[in-house]
Amino acid sequence: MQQPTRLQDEAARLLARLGVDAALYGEGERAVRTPLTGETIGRVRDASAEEARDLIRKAHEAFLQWRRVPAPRRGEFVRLLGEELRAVKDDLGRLVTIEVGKVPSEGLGEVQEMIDICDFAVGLSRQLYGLTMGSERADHRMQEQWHPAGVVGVISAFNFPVAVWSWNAALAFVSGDAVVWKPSEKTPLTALAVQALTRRVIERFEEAPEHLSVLLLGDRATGEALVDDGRVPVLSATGSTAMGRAVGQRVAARFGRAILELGGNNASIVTPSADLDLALRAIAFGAVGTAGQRCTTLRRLFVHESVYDTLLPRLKRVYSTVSIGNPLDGDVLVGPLFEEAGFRAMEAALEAARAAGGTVHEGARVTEGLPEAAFYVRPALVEMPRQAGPMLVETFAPILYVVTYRELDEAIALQNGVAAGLSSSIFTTDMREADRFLSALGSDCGIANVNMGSSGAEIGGAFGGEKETGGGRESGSDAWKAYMRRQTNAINYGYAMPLAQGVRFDI
Ligand code: UN1
Repeated sequence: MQQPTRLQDEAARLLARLGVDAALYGEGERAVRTPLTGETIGRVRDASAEEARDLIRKAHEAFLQWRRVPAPRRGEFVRLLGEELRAVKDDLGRLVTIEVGKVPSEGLGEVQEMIDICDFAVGLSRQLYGLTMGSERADHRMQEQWHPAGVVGVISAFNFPVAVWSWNAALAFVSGDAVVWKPSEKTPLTALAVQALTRRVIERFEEAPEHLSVLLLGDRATGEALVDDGRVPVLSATGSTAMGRAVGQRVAARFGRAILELGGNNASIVTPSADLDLALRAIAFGAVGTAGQRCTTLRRLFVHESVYDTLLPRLKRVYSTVSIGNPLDGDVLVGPLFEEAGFRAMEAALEAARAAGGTVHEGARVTEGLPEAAFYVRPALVEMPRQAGPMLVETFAPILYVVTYRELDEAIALQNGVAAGLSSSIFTTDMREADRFLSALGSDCGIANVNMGSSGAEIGGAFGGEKETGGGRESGSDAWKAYMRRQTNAINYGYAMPLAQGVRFDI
Protein backbone atom coordinates (compact mmCIF):
# COMPACT_ATOMS: atom_id res chain seq x y z
CA MET A 1 0.00 0.00 0.00
CA GLN A 2 1.11 3.54 -0.75
CA GLN A 3 2.11 5.78 2.12
CA PRO A 4 -0.35 8.63 2.67
CA THR A 5 1.10 11.93 1.45
CA ARG A 6 1.44 15.07 3.51
CA LEU A 7 -1.78 16.62 2.23
CA GLN A 8 -3.72 13.39 2.49
CA ASP A 9 -2.59 13.20 6.09
CA GLU A 10 -3.56 16.75 6.78
CA ALA A 11 -6.97 16.37 5.11
CA ALA A 12 -7.60 13.26 7.21
CA ARG A 13 -6.61 15.10 10.39
CA LEU A 14 -8.89 18.02 9.56
CA LEU A 15 -11.79 15.73 8.66
CA ALA A 16 -11.36 13.79 11.90
CA ARG A 17 -11.35 17.05 13.88
CA LEU A 18 -14.43 18.19 11.98
CA GLY A 19 -16.17 15.01 13.11
CA VAL A 20 -16.29 13.04 9.86
CA ASP A 21 -16.21 9.26 10.17
CA ALA A 22 -12.99 7.95 8.58
CA ALA A 23 -14.92 5.28 6.65
CA LEU A 24 -16.61 8.07 4.66
CA TYR A 25 -13.41 9.39 3.10
CA GLY A 26 -11.00 6.48 3.37
CA GLU A 27 -12.56 4.11 0.88
CA GLY A 28 -14.76 4.28 -2.19
CA GLU A 29 -14.60 4.25 -5.96
CA ARG A 30 -14.18 7.99 -6.34
CA ALA A 31 -10.75 9.49 -5.78
CA VAL A 32 -10.60 13.07 -4.54
CA ARG A 33 -7.62 15.12 -5.63
CA THR A 34 -6.22 18.38 -4.39
CA PRO A 35 -5.48 21.01 -7.02
CA LEU A 36 -2.53 22.17 -4.90
CA THR A 37 -0.40 19.20 -5.95
CA GLY A 38 -2.67 16.90 -7.95
CA GLU A 39 -2.35 14.11 -5.40
CA THR A 40 -5.22 12.01 -4.11
CA ILE A 41 -6.36 13.08 -0.66
CA GLY A 42 -9.33 10.82 -0.08
CA ARG A 43 -11.77 8.36 -1.54
CA VAL A 44 -15.52 8.48 -1.31
CA ARG A 45 -18.44 6.32 -2.26
CA ASP A 46 -21.25 7.56 -4.51
CA ALA A 47 -24.87 7.11 -3.54
CA SER A 48 -26.77 4.88 -5.94
CA ALA A 49 -29.95 6.21 -7.57
CA GLU A 50 -31.90 3.92 -5.26
CA GLU A 51 -30.16 5.26 -2.15
CA ALA A 52 -30.79 8.76 -3.43
CA ARG A 53 -34.52 8.11 -3.75
CA ASP A 54 -34.64 6.57 -0.29
CA LEU A 55 -32.84 9.54 1.26
CA ILE A 56 -35.13 12.00 -0.53
CA ARG A 57 -38.10 10.12 0.92
CA LYS A 58 -36.59 10.41 4.39
CA ALA A 59 -35.95 14.10 3.87
CA HIS A 60 -39.57 14.51 2.83
CA GLU A 61 -40.69 12.85 6.05
CA ALA A 62 -38.37 15.15 7.97
CA PHE A 63 -39.99 18.12 6.24
CA LEU A 64 -43.46 16.97 7.39
CA GLN A 65 -42.22 17.25 10.97
CA TRP A 66 -40.05 20.32 10.60
CA ARG A 67 -42.84 22.46 9.13
CA ARG A 68 -44.67 22.15 12.47
CA VAL A 69 -41.79 23.75 14.37
CA PRO A 70 -42.40 27.52 14.80
CA ALA A 71 -40.24 29.63 12.51
CA PRO A 72 -38.33 31.42 15.31
CA ARG A 73 -37.41 27.99 16.74
CA ARG A 74 -36.18 27.02 13.30
CA GLY A 75 -34.14 30.21 13.50
CA GLU A 76 -32.64 28.99 16.75
CA PHE A 77 -31.53 25.84 14.92
CA VAL A 78 -29.77 27.98 12.32
CA ARG A 79 -28.22 30.08 15.10
CA LEU A 80 -26.65 26.90 16.47
CA LEU A 81 -25.43 26.03 12.99
CA GLY A 82 -23.74 29.43 12.82
CA GLU A 83 -22.15 28.81 16.22
CA GLU A 84 -20.84 25.47 15.06
CA LEU A 85 -19.39 27.11 11.93
CA ARG A 86 -17.68 29.77 14.03
CA ALA A 87 -16.07 27.05 16.12
CA VAL A 88 -14.67 25.20 13.08
CA LYS A 89 -13.92 28.19 10.86
CA ASP A 90 -10.14 27.66 10.76
CA ASP A 91 -10.32 23.92 10.08
CA LEU A 92 -13.07 24.15 7.48
CA GLY A 93 -11.39 27.11 5.76
CA ARG A 94 -8.16 25.13 5.61
CA LEU A 95 -9.98 22.14 4.15
CA VAL A 96 -11.49 24.42 1.48
CA THR A 97 -7.95 25.53 0.63
CA ILE A 98 -6.78 21.93 0.35
CA GLU A 99 -9.75 20.64 -1.63
CA VAL A 100 -10.28 23.64 -3.96
CA GLY A 101 -6.95 25.44 -3.91
CA LYS A 102 -8.18 28.81 -2.65
CA VAL A 103 -5.68 31.00 -0.82
CA PRO A 104 -6.22 30.88 2.97
CA SER A 105 -8.00 34.22 3.33
CA GLU A 106 -10.47 33.16 0.62
CA GLY A 107 -10.95 29.72 2.19
CA LEU A 108 -11.74 31.44 5.48
CA GLY A 109 -13.85 34.02 3.67
CA GLU A 110 -16.00 31.27 2.29
CA VAL A 111 -16.72 29.98 5.79
CA GLN A 112 -17.39 33.55 6.92
CA GLU A 113 -20.03 33.80 4.19
CA MET A 114 -21.68 30.74 5.71
CA ILE A 115 -21.68 32.32 9.16
CA ASP A 116 -23.08 35.56 7.75
CA ILE A 117 -26.01 33.87 6.03
CA CYS A 118 -26.80 31.95 9.23
CA ASP A 119 -26.94 35.24 11.15
CA PHE A 120 -29.13 36.74 8.45
CA ALA A 121 -31.47 33.73 8.51
CA VAL A 122 -31.84 33.87 12.31
CA GLY A 123 -33.28 37.39 12.05
CA LEU A 124 -35.32 36.36 9.04
CA SER A 125 -36.99 33.59 11.04
CA ARG A 126 -39.09 36.30 12.74
CA GLN A 127 -39.67 38.24 9.53
CA LEU A 128 -41.26 35.81 7.09
CA TYR A 129 -43.86 38.49 6.44
CA GLY A 130 -46.96 38.30 4.33
CA LEU A 131 -49.10 41.25 3.22
CA THR A 132 -52.66 42.28 3.86
CA MET A 133 -54.80 43.74 1.07
CA GLY A 134 -58.01 45.73 1.13
CA SER A 135 -60.85 43.63 -0.23
CA GLU A 136 -63.32 45.09 -2.75
CA ARG A 137 -66.15 43.32 -0.88
CA ALA A 138 -67.81 44.59 2.29
CA ASP A 139 -66.85 42.75 5.50
CA HIS A 140 -64.04 40.90 3.78
CA ARG A 141 -60.33 41.04 4.15
CA MET A 142 -57.42 39.56 2.23
CA GLN A 143 -53.95 38.49 3.20
CA GLU A 144 -51.12 36.34 2.01
CA GLN A 145 -49.15 33.84 4.02
CA TRP A 146 -45.89 32.05 3.38
CA HIS A 147 -45.74 28.36 4.15
CA PRO A 148 -42.84 25.90 4.02
CA ALA A 149 -42.36 24.53 0.49
CA GLY A 150 -41.02 21.01 1.10
CA VAL A 151 -37.67 19.44 0.30
CA VAL A 152 -35.18 21.85 -1.26
CA GLY A 153 -32.59 20.22 -3.52
CA VAL A 154 -29.22 21.95 -3.73
CA ILE A 155 -26.70 21.23 -6.47
CA SER A 156 -23.46 23.12 -5.95
CA ALA A 157 -20.25 23.62 -7.91
CA PHE A 158 -16.60 23.07 -7.03
CA ASN A 159 -15.59 26.71 -6.76
CA PHE A 160 -17.68 27.59 -3.70
CA PRO A 161 -17.95 24.05 -2.34
CA VAL A 162 -19.65 24.94 0.96
CA ALA A 163 -20.92 28.54 0.92
CA VAL A 164 -23.45 27.94 -1.84
CA TRP A 165 -25.04 25.16 0.20
CA SER A 166 -25.36 27.51 3.16
CA TRP A 167 -27.02 30.35 1.21
CA ASN A 168 -29.70 27.90 0.25
CA ALA A 169 -29.81 25.75 3.38
CA ALA A 170 -29.96 28.55 5.97
CA LEU A 171 -32.96 30.09 4.18
CA ALA A 172 -34.57 26.70 3.61
CA PHE A 173 -34.22 25.66 7.26
CA VAL A 174 -35.87 28.81 8.62
CA SER A 175 -38.51 28.51 5.91
CA GLY A 176 -39.47 25.09 7.30
CA ASP A 177 -37.94 23.02 4.51
CA ALA A 178 -35.65 20.00 4.56
CA VAL A 179 -32.52 20.08 2.38
CA VAL A 180 -30.97 17.44 0.13
CA TRP A 181 -27.52 18.45 -1.10
CA LYS A 182 -25.66 17.09 -4.10
CA PRO A 183 -22.26 18.82 -4.08
CA SER A 184 -19.81 18.72 -6.97
CA GLU A 185 -18.44 15.19 -7.24
CA LYS A 186 -15.02 16.82 -7.18
CA THR A 187 -15.39 18.42 -3.74
CA PRO A 188 -17.01 15.81 -1.49
CA LEU A 189 -14.66 16.23 1.49
CA THR A 190 -15.72 19.74 2.46
CA ALA A 191 -19.33 18.60 1.94
CA LEU A 192 -18.79 15.69 4.33
CA ALA A 193 -17.40 18.11 6.90
CA VAL A 194 -20.40 20.42 6.61
CA GLN A 195 -22.78 17.49 6.81
CA ALA A 196 -21.05 16.23 9.97
CA LEU A 197 -21.36 19.57 11.70
CA THR A 198 -24.99 19.96 10.61
CA ARG A 199 -25.73 16.52 12.04
CA ARG A 200 -24.20 17.57 15.34
CA VAL A 201 -26.61 20.50 15.45
CA ILE A 202 -29.52 18.21 14.55
CA GLU A 203 -28.56 15.92 17.43
CA ARG A 204 -28.39 18.87 19.84
CA PHE A 205 -31.72 20.29 18.74
CA GLU A 206 -34.61 18.19 19.94
CA GLU A 207 -37.23 19.34 17.43
CA ALA A 208 -34.95 18.70 14.42
CA PRO A 209 -35.70 15.42 12.61
CA GLU A 210 -32.73 13.24 11.72
CA HIS A 211 -33.02 13.70 7.95
CA LEU A 212 -33.58 17.45 7.96
CA SER A 213 -30.28 17.73 6.10
CA VAL A 214 -29.21 15.00 3.71
CA LEU A 215 -26.01 14.69 1.70
CA LEU A 216 -25.96 12.84 -1.61
CA LEU A 217 -22.50 12.21 -3.01
CA GLY A 218 -22.32 11.31 -6.66
CA ASP A 219 -22.12 12.60 -10.18
CA ARG A 220 -24.64 13.48 -12.81
CA ALA A 221 -26.84 10.40 -12.30
CA THR A 222 -27.24 11.23 -8.61
CA GLY A 223 -28.01 14.83 -9.50
CA GLU A 224 -30.65 13.68 -11.97
CA ALA A 225 -32.35 11.57 -9.31
CA LEU A 226 -32.75 14.77 -7.30
CA VAL A 227 -33.73 16.92 -10.27
CA ASP A 228 -36.47 14.53 -11.40
CA ASP A 229 -37.98 13.74 -8.01
CA GLY A 230 -41.50 15.09 -7.60
CA ARG A 231 -41.00 15.31 -3.83
CA VAL A 232 -38.52 18.15 -4.39
CA PRO A 233 -40.59 21.28 -5.13
CA VAL A 234 -37.58 23.61 -5.14
CA LEU A 235 -34.29 22.81 -6.83
CA SER A 236 -31.42 25.26 -6.57
CA ALA A 237 -28.55 24.63 -8.98
CA THR A 238 -25.24 26.45 -9.32
CA GLY A 239 -22.89 25.67 -12.19
CA SER A 240 -22.49 26.02 -15.92
CA THR A 241 -25.16 27.37 -18.23
CA ALA A 242 -25.27 23.99 -20.01
CA MET A 243 -26.00 22.24 -16.71
CA GLY A 244 -28.62 24.84 -15.77
CA ARG A 245 -30.36 24.58 -19.11
CA ALA A 246 -30.77 20.82 -18.64
CA VAL A 247 -31.77 21.10 -14.98
CA GLY A 248 -34.19 23.98 -15.57
CA GLN A 249 -36.01 22.12 -18.30
CA ARG A 250 -36.33 18.91 -16.31
CA VAL A 251 -37.57 20.70 -13.21
CA ALA A 252 -40.04 22.71 -15.31
CA ALA A 253 -41.32 19.50 -16.92
CA ARG A 254 -42.57 18.37 -13.51
CA PHE A 255 -43.70 21.92 -12.54
CA GLY A 256 -41.04 22.27 -9.87
CA ARG A 257 -39.34 25.58 -9.17
CA ALA A 258 -35.71 25.96 -10.17
CA ILE A 259 -33.38 28.58 -8.71
CA LEU A 260 -30.57 28.80 -11.24
CA GLU A 261 -27.25 30.49 -10.61
CA LEU A 262 -25.22 29.87 -13.74
CA GLY A 263 -22.35 31.37 -15.65
CA GLY A 264 -21.23 34.97 -15.62
CA ASN A 265 -19.24 37.00 -18.13
CA ASN A 266 -18.86 40.03 -15.94
CA ALA A 267 -17.59 43.43 -17.01
CA SER A 268 -16.39 46.71 -15.57
CA ILE A 269 -16.33 50.10 -17.22
CA VAL A 270 -13.53 52.55 -16.42
CA THR A 271 -14.66 56.08 -17.23
CA PRO A 272 -12.56 59.24 -17.73
CA SER A 273 -13.28 60.45 -14.18
CA ALA A 274 -12.46 57.12 -12.49
CA ASP A 275 -10.21 56.99 -9.44
CA LEU A 276 -7.60 54.80 -11.10
CA ASP A 277 -5.81 53.72 -7.92
CA LEU A 278 -9.02 52.36 -6.54
CA ALA A 279 -10.04 50.87 -9.89
CA LEU A 280 -6.73 49.06 -10.24
CA ARG A 281 -7.11 47.30 -6.89
CA ALA A 282 -10.70 46.34 -7.59
CA ILE A 283 -9.90 45.08 -11.07
CA ALA A 284 -6.98 43.02 -9.78
CA PHE A 285 -9.05 41.28 -7.12
CA GLY A 286 -11.99 40.79 -9.48
CA ALA A 287 -9.99 39.37 -12.38
CA VAL A 288 -7.09 37.61 -10.69
CA GLY A 289 -8.51 36.63 -7.28
CA THR A 290 -9.61 33.01 -6.79
CA ALA A 291 -7.52 32.37 -9.95
CA GLY A 292 -10.46 33.63 -12.01
CA GLN A 293 -12.74 30.87 -10.79
CA ARG A 294 -15.67 32.76 -9.31
CA CYS A 295 -18.89 33.08 -11.20
CA THR A 296 -18.53 36.79 -10.42
CA THR A 297 -14.93 37.02 -11.70
CA LEU A 298 -14.20 40.09 -13.79
CA ARG A 299 -13.65 38.92 -17.37
CA ARG A 300 -14.17 42.00 -19.55
CA LEU A 301 -12.94 45.54 -19.07
CA PHE A 302 -14.08 48.57 -21.07
CA VAL A 303 -11.68 51.46 -20.62
CA HIS A 304 -12.31 54.96 -21.89
CA GLU A 305 -9.72 55.83 -24.52
CA SER A 306 -8.59 58.89 -22.53
CA VAL A 307 -7.35 56.77 -19.59
CA TYR A 308 -6.31 53.61 -21.43
CA ASP A 309 -2.65 54.55 -21.74
CA THR A 310 -2.45 55.36 -18.03
CA LEU A 311 -4.29 52.31 -16.76
CA LEU A 312 -2.95 49.62 -19.04
CA PRO A 313 0.75 49.78 -18.05
CA ARG A 314 -0.28 49.65 -14.40
CA LEU A 315 -2.45 46.65 -15.06
CA LYS A 316 0.33 44.95 -16.98
CA ARG A 317 2.60 45.44 -13.99
CA VAL A 318 0.08 43.72 -11.73
CA TYR A 319 -0.16 40.81 -14.14
CA SER A 320 3.58 40.38 -14.40
CA THR A 321 4.24 40.59 -10.67
CA VAL A 322 1.27 39.02 -8.88
CA SER A 323 2.43 36.13 -6.65
CA ILE A 324 1.44 32.65 -7.74
CA GLY A 325 2.01 29.34 -6.02
CA ASN A 326 0.87 26.79 -3.51
CA PRO A 327 -0.91 28.85 -0.87
CA LEU A 328 0.18 26.43 1.85
CA ASP A 329 3.84 27.03 1.07
CA GLY A 330 3.89 30.81 1.14
CA ASP A 331 2.01 34.05 1.01
CA VAL A 332 0.56 34.11 -2.51
CA LEU A 333 -2.44 35.82 -4.06
CA VAL A 334 -3.11 33.27 -6.79
CA GLY A 335 -3.43 29.54 -6.19
CA PRO A 336 -3.82 26.81 -8.79
CA LEU A 337 -6.54 26.24 -11.34
CA PHE A 338 -8.86 23.60 -10.01
CA GLU A 339 -8.13 21.06 -12.72
CA GLU A 340 -6.48 20.43 -16.05
CA ALA A 341 -9.73 21.08 -17.96
CA GLY A 342 -9.63 24.69 -16.76
CA PHE A 343 -6.07 25.06 -18.00
CA ARG A 344 -6.92 23.56 -21.39
CA ALA A 345 -9.92 25.88 -21.71
CA MET A 346 -7.68 28.82 -20.88
CA GLU A 347 -5.13 27.82 -23.53
CA ALA A 348 -7.88 27.44 -26.13
CA ALA A 349 -9.41 30.82 -25.25
CA LEU A 350 -6.05 32.59 -25.49
CA GLU A 351 -5.42 30.95 -28.85
CA ALA A 352 -8.84 32.10 -30.07
CA ALA A 353 -8.13 35.60 -28.72
CA ARG A 354 -4.92 35.80 -30.75
CA ALA A 355 -6.82 34.63 -33.81
CA ALA A 356 -9.34 37.42 -33.21
CA GLY A 357 -6.53 40.00 -33.24
CA GLY A 358 -5.91 40.13 -29.49
CA THR A 359 -2.54 40.81 -27.85
CA VAL A 360 -2.00 38.42 -24.96
CA HIS A 361 0.12 39.45 -21.98
CA GLU A 362 1.21 36.70 -19.60
CA GLY A 363 -1.12 33.69 -19.24
CA ALA A 364 1.52 30.95 -19.28
CA ARG A 365 1.61 27.89 -17.08
CA VAL A 366 3.86 28.23 -14.03
CA THR A 367 5.76 25.05 -13.26
CA GLU A 368 8.94 26.03 -11.48
CA GLY A 369 9.08 24.38 -8.08
CA LEU A 370 5.52 23.19 -8.52
CA PRO A 371 4.21 19.64 -8.98
CA GLU A 372 3.60 18.45 -12.52
CA ALA A 373 0.12 17.19 -11.77
CA ALA A 374 -1.06 20.64 -10.65
CA PHE A 375 -2.06 23.52 -12.92
CA TYR A 376 -0.77 26.90 -11.88
CA VAL A 377 -0.98 29.78 -14.36
CA ARG A 378 -0.02 33.39 -14.53
CA PRO A 379 -3.31 35.22 -15.16
CA ALA A 380 -3.71 36.62 -18.68
CA LEU A 381 -4.42 40.18 -19.74
CA VAL A 382 -5.62 40.44 -23.32
CA GLU A 383 -5.89 43.65 -25.32
CA MET A 384 -8.65 43.11 -27.85
CA PRO A 385 -9.32 45.28 -30.91
CA ARG A 386 -13.05 44.86 -30.24
CA GLN A 387 -15.41 42.61 -28.31
CA ALA A 388 -15.37 39.35 -30.26
CA GLY A 389 -14.52 35.64 -30.20
CA PRO A 390 -13.72 34.15 -26.79
CA MET A 391 -14.62 37.42 -25.07
CA LEU A 392 -18.29 36.65 -25.64
CA VAL A 393 -18.28 33.51 -23.51
CA GLU A 394 -17.23 32.59 -19.99
CA THR A 395 -13.94 30.71 -19.70
CA PHE A 396 -13.52 29.60 -16.09
CA ALA A 397 -9.92 30.77 -15.77
CA PRO A 398 -8.11 34.07 -15.09
CA ILE A 399 -8.36 35.91 -18.41
CA LEU A 400 -9.21 39.61 -18.56
CA TYR A 401 -10.05 41.06 -21.98
CA VAL A 402 -9.66 44.82 -22.38
CA VAL A 403 -11.30 47.00 -25.02
CA THR A 404 -11.43 50.80 -25.35
CA TYR A 405 -14.58 52.87 -25.75
CA ARG A 406 -15.58 56.49 -26.48
CA GLU A 407 -19.17 57.00 -25.34
CA LEU A 408 -20.67 55.62 -22.15
CA ASP A 409 -23.72 54.25 -23.98
CA GLU A 410 -21.38 52.33 -26.25
CA ALA A 411 -19.63 50.82 -23.23
CA ILE A 412 -22.95 49.89 -21.64
CA ALA A 413 -24.08 48.24 -24.87
CA LEU A 414 -20.84 46.24 -25.00
CA GLN A 415 -21.19 45.28 -21.34
CA ASN A 416 -24.75 44.06 -22.01
CA GLY A 417 -23.84 42.44 -25.31
CA VAL A 418 -23.19 38.92 -24.02
CA ALA A 419 -25.46 36.02 -23.10
CA ALA A 420 -24.72 36.03 -19.37
CA GLY A 421 -26.09 38.65 -16.98
CA LEU A 422 -24.62 38.16 -13.54
CA SER A 423 -22.43 41.03 -12.37
CA SER A 424 -21.11 44.36 -13.57
CA SER A 425 -19.53 47.55 -12.32
CA ILE A 426 -18.53 51.08 -13.25
CA PHE A 427 -15.65 53.20 -12.02
CA THR A 428 -16.61 56.86 -12.12
CA THR A 429 -16.75 59.95 -9.93
CA ASP A 430 -19.41 61.49 -12.15
CA MET A 431 -22.84 61.14 -10.55
CA ARG A 432 -24.64 61.22 -13.86
CA GLU A 433 -22.58 58.38 -15.25
CA ALA A 434 -22.99 56.28 -12.13
CA ASP A 435 -26.75 56.61 -12.09
CA ARG A 436 -27.09 56.12 -15.82
CA PHE A 437 -25.27 52.81 -15.37
CA LEU A 438 -27.69 51.81 -12.58
CA SER A 439 -30.79 52.98 -14.43
CA ALA A 440 -33.18 50.91 -16.53
CA LEU A 441 -31.08 51.88 -19.54
CA GLY A 442 -27.86 50.79 -17.87
CA SER A 443 -26.46 47.43 -16.84
CA ASP A 444 -28.76 44.46 -17.53
CA CYS A 445 -27.14 42.32 -14.81
CA GLY A 446 -28.49 41.05 -11.50
CA ILE A 447 -25.62 42.84 -9.77
CA ALA A 448 -24.39 46.32 -10.71
CA ASN A 449 -21.77 48.08 -8.56
CA VAL A 450 -20.22 51.53 -8.48
CA ASN A 451 -16.53 52.03 -7.75
CA MET A 452 -16.17 48.37 -6.84
CA GLY A 453 -15.37 45.22 -8.75
CA SER A 454 -17.85 42.62 -9.94
CA SER A 455 -17.04 39.93 -7.37
CA GLY A 456 -17.15 39.56 -3.63
CA ALA A 457 -20.82 40.26 -2.98
CA GLU A 458 -22.10 40.41 0.61
CA ILE A 459 -24.86 38.04 1.66
CA GLY A 460 -27.34 40.82 2.54
CA GLY A 461 -28.38 41.42 -1.07
CA ALA A 462 -30.13 39.03 -3.41
CA PHE A 463 -27.46 37.18 -5.37
CA GLY A 464 -27.96 36.02 -8.97
CA GLY A 465 -28.32 37.23 -12.51
CA GLU A 466 -30.39 37.55 -15.63
CA LYS A 467 -30.39 35.98 -19.10
CA GLU A 468 -28.24 32.85 -19.33
CA THR A 469 -27.19 33.28 -15.71
CA GLY A 470 -30.58 31.75 -15.04
CA GLY A 471 -32.66 34.39 -13.25
CA GLY A 472 -32.46 32.82 -9.78
CA ARG A 473 -31.78 34.79 -6.61
CA GLU A 474 -30.22 33.38 -3.47
CA SER A 475 -28.94 34.78 -0.18
CA GLY A 476 -30.29 38.08 1.16
CA SER A 477 -33.12 40.56 0.56
CA ASP A 478 -36.35 38.64 -0.13
CA ALA A 479 -34.68 35.64 -1.81
CA TRP A 480 -36.30 33.54 0.96
CA LYS A 481 -39.61 33.73 -0.88
CA ALA A 482 -38.39 31.16 -3.40
CA TYR A 483 -38.04 28.64 -0.57
CA MET A 484 -41.65 28.99 0.58
CA ARG A 485 -45.06 28.69 -1.00
CA ARG A 486 -47.36 31.69 -1.08
CA GLN A 487 -50.98 31.36 -0.13
CA THR A 488 -53.58 34.07 -0.74
CA ASN A 489 -56.46 34.13 1.74
CA ALA A 490 -59.80 35.90 1.36
CA ILE A 491 -61.85 35.95 4.57
CA ASN A 492 -65.53 36.88 4.86
CA TYR A 493 -66.44 38.06 8.37
CA GLY A 494 -69.91 39.30 7.40
CA TYR A 495 -73.33 37.74 6.84
CA ALA A 496 -73.72 38.33 3.10
CA MET A 497 -72.08 36.52 0.21
CA PRO A 498 -71.05 39.20 -2.31
CA LEU A 499 -69.10 38.04 -5.34
CA ALA A 500 -66.05 39.79 -6.73
CA GLN A 501 -66.30 41.90 -9.89
CA GLY A 502 -70.02 42.50 -9.10
CA VAL A 503 -71.03 39.10 -10.44
CA ARG A 504 -74.54 38.04 -9.36
CA PHE A 505 -75.52 34.44 -8.75
CA ASP A 506 -78.72 34.48 -6.67
CA ILE A 507 -80.07 31.02 -5.95
C1 UN1 B 1 -19.78 31.86 -7.13
O1 UN1 B 1 -18.70 32.04 -7.68
O2 UN1 B 1 -20.48 30.84 -7.42
O3 UN1 B 1 -19.86 37.48 -4.99
C2 UN1 B 1 -20.33 32.71 -6.07
C3 UN1 B 1 -18.94 36.65 -4.84
C4 UN1 B 1 -19.14 35.57 -3.82
C5 UN1 B 1 -19.95 34.47 -4.39
C6 UN1 B 1 -19.45 33.87 -5.65
N1 UN1 B 1 -19.80 36.14 -2.66
O4 UN1 B 1 -17.91 36.68 -5.50
